[in-house]
Amino acid sequence: MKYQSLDFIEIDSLLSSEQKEIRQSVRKFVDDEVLPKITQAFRQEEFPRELIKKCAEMGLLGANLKGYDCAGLDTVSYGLIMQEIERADSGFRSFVSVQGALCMYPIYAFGTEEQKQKFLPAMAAGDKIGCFGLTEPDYGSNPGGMITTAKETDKGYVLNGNKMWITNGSIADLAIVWAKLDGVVRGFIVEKGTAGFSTSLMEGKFSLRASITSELHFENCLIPKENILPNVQGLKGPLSCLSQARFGIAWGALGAANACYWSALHYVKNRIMFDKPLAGYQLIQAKLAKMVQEISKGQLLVWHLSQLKDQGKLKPAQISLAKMNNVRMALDVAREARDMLGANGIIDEYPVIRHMLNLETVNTYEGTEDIHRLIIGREVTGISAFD
Ligand code: TGC
Ligand code: FAD
Repeated sequence: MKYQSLDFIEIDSLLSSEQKEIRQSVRKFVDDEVLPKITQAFRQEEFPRELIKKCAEMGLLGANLKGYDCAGLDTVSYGLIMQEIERADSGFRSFVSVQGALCMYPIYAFGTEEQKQKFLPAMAAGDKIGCFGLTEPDYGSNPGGMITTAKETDKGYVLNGNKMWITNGSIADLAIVWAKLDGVVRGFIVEKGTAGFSTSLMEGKFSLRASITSELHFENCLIPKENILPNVQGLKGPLSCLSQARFGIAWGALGAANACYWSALHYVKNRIMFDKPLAGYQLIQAKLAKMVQEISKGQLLVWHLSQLKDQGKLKPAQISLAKMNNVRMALDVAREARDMLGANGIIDEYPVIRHMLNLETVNTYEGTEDIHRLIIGREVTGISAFD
């Protein structure tokens, strides 16, 4: 049966016809081109690079940025793109998020006009791929402690240090790297092939296997002076990018949850146990009702916050709430769906186990669930638990 996203509370009535058309075209792309490839990609721990060009042609890279050959879409349209893409796979959505929210956005928001002209059209076209280097081996939830440094010299900036867990790292043409210059966090554009810059692939993940994850190494890596992002200083640089990406994840997680709900719903309608479909048992219906309840609340949350974002009123702690809620919700839906499919819940003939495993990463990256709890706690109490 043709996939449809849950619309129990008629959330579609809040969407414009243009937004629905965008959703439909990405849904078709996912059905026709992403889903047929994703199971193998996940099995083989490979990112399906051949899909990059099609993503670019459809305007999915940096879709909410204006100018520089980007699509300039409103926030709900952007969110619907993330939702449809993550219906296929969180790792595939990661690629799109990192490219747009974590790499194109900092150049767009903090770069010079020359940097924007040089990189953004090429990145929107999928000709240049980016990665975002914030996390270090010893600094994950607390990036402010980072020990990667930049030193200014006559010839440019010299970078030293290591970044870990970097999505797209080994396939990237450029890395947005956050390092301390005179003790202050600054952003730098490091291009592939720069002497002293190398990457190594991180293998053996049991989650997000269709996404490339790498370490970045900088050893006396000299980059030109014009490769610093001049218009931001301090941790608010990378955290502003995280705000963009976390918001996309809050929408994206709805796609993974929808895929699991859809799969479980159809499975229990067709699976006969004790002489009637599983769907006829109260315990199974209670599980479906819980999924419908939680997905519907998640849909309302991101739709409302999208209105605030378009009005320029959205606060970081509100984004934390949406990321935390929707990813936890999707993980719970995936685990419940996995159970409802019985043994079939652990085999990749169905998408559920892949989503469930992926969502473990999504719950950790871009701020763990507990870090978002603490951000919300700080907002409501005025007291920081981080200090
Ligand atoms: P804190 O005092 O909170 O903030 C420092 C400065 O930044 C400002 N700020 C923000 N600005 C914009 N957006 C946000 N979300 C912001 N949050 C804070 C803040 O106003 C302040 O500005 P100023 O002008 O006063 O200097 O800093 P803190 O050191 O107390 O940080 C606290 C904490 C824990 C919240 C922060 O470090 C944090 O969010 N940690 C989590 C780390 C994290 O999320 N890492 C993600 C790495 S990237 C990734 O996972 C990519 S996955 C990609 C994929 O595959 O999709
Ligand atoms: P830690 O910070 O060591 O946390 C471990 C546990 O301790 C967590 O449960 C956490 O909630 C808890 N904890 C931490 N601090 C506190 C506290 N103060 N109070 C209570 N509990 C606390 N990073 C990038 O920069 N770029 C990327 O592209 C990127 N891609 C990623 C892709 C994948 C597949 C993964 C898994 C990670 C990626 N990351 C990336 C890194 C990710 O952002 C970090 O893993 C995440 O921020 C958590 O850091 P950590 O793993 O060091 O965990």
